[in-house]
Amino acid sequence: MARQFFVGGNFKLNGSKASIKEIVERLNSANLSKNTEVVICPPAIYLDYATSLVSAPTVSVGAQNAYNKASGAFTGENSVEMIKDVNAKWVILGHSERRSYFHEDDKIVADKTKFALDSGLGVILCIGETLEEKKAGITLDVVKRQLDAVIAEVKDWTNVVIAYEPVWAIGTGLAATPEDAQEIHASIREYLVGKLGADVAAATRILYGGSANGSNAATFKDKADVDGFLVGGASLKPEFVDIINSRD
Ligand code: G2H
Repeated sequence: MARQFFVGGNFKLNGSKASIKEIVERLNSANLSKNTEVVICPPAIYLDYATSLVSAPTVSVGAQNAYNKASGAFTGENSVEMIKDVNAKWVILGHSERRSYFHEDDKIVADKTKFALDSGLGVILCIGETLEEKKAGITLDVVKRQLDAVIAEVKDWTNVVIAYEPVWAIGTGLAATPEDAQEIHASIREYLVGKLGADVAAATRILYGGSANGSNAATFKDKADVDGFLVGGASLKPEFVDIINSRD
């Protein structure tokens, strides 16, 4: 089964009403590939604004985080229902910045993933090793451990997109090579075969994230297990369109 190419834009803690309007209007007026599913993820405070601006049929909006409680005394959090209420469809969970700066461990990421999926959001599930883990030769052990936590809780992976983001490549300008990304992606898919079955493994999209940009995106074009990108810095720039169209 062909997997639809998927490009997410993770704006992180960047943007203003003016810049988000500019980005969305650029996407609305661009000649975007009809074969690419695009999800832009602005800061939560701009989700409602972004969804109100999007008119491009292949573009939807996602949050960068969501809590695993429906409501209550959880100061500062955003709920899945609130994200859905402003017409966002996706949420990024398990990003390495959440794992490191906000101490989200595998169990928290798994709980949040289950809660978001059960409530009807799609989840962009981020996994990936640090430089120290890469040097120690334990990349696959790390991503398997991160996946295992979610596999233990989530049985239906239909609305999960995995983003393999080696931490050493994030925001550094030092992207993984297409060959290295393909090797890890193929290993992840193979692992999913054993854990979730061949059909789920074949259907699940595995994105690459970490310094993807308008120049290097096309070099991943012939990599069978790279089903798109999760893009940070370059998603704020005009070159985001080139990444979206890089598979055509
Ligand atoms: C990895 C990526 C987006 P960047 O975090 O998730 O960011 O493309 O800036 O490396």
